[in-house]
Amino acid sequence: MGYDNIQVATNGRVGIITLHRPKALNALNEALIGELGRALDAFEADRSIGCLVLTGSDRAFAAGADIKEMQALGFPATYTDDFVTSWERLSRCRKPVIAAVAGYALGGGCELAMMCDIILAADNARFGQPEIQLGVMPGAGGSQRLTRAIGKAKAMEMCLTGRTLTAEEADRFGLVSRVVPLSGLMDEAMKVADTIAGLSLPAAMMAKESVNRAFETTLAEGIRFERRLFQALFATADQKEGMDAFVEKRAASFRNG
Ligand code: CO8
Repeated sequence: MGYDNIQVATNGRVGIITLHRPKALNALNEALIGELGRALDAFEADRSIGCLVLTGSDRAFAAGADIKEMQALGFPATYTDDFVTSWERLSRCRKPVIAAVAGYALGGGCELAMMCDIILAADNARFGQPEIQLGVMPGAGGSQRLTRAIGKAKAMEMCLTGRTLTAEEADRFGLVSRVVPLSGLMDEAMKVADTIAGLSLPAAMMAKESVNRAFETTLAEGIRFERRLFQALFATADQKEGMDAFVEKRAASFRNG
């Protein structure tokens, strides 16, 4: 089955998903979100893939949920069809996902980026939650993930006024891991993804799970959770290989098990 609204590729052990609705600045309609879910399912099931990159175009990562699609919706349809649920597939992805963001990441576009594990921003990236200007508010986790990422004062200003952040501000506020020149964005994202994909997949997946647990639980519970996962990794061949390689002063060759 092909894709009409995204492009999917692999490069070594990295799966690349490119949002592709150029005429609508990658506005996220139902069809696109469905395709994104299918692509994620396929990469998750593929044992040769160790890390994913999600990106858009130079002009827009995504300018938000498709306003033209939402315009005529009423409450019963948004509630009974629960149309936000399909967006959450990305946040349930167990393999590491890097968002390579250039241009607009607005509304649902910013929310999609925040569902990823690492956000790399091009210097032309713009992040915002402008839903308030449309008479609504963030609906795919924006008010929650943004607040956890940059704190109440800044998140409130963004959600209440629709102010957008420059890439430099997003970096300074802790929303993105770093800013790179637009021309080098994909190279940099691939470098990070290759690094992750070359490591032990179970260790990377557990590290992701453990960091994410920090947002869901108390410090004491989180530390207990981390300890169990740390101990579990001693049941993997990759732990033996990683530590043997260090002692033998050679590069490790992980088998992802
Ligand atoms: N939805 C639909 N179409 C869009 C969207 C969008 N979000 N953004 C841009 N487009 C379309 C425009 O309508 C235009 O199409 P056309 O050529 O047919 O008129 C085309 O893309 C190009 O856009 P512009 O001409 O407006 O380009 P500009 O460079 O002048 O402006 C902006 C770029 C500033 C990004 C501007 O397009 C804009 O403000 N877009 C809307 C941004 C926005 O409000 N985003 C939030 C949407 S609401 C949301 O995301 C809620 C998330 C809830 C998640 C849960 C939902 C299931």
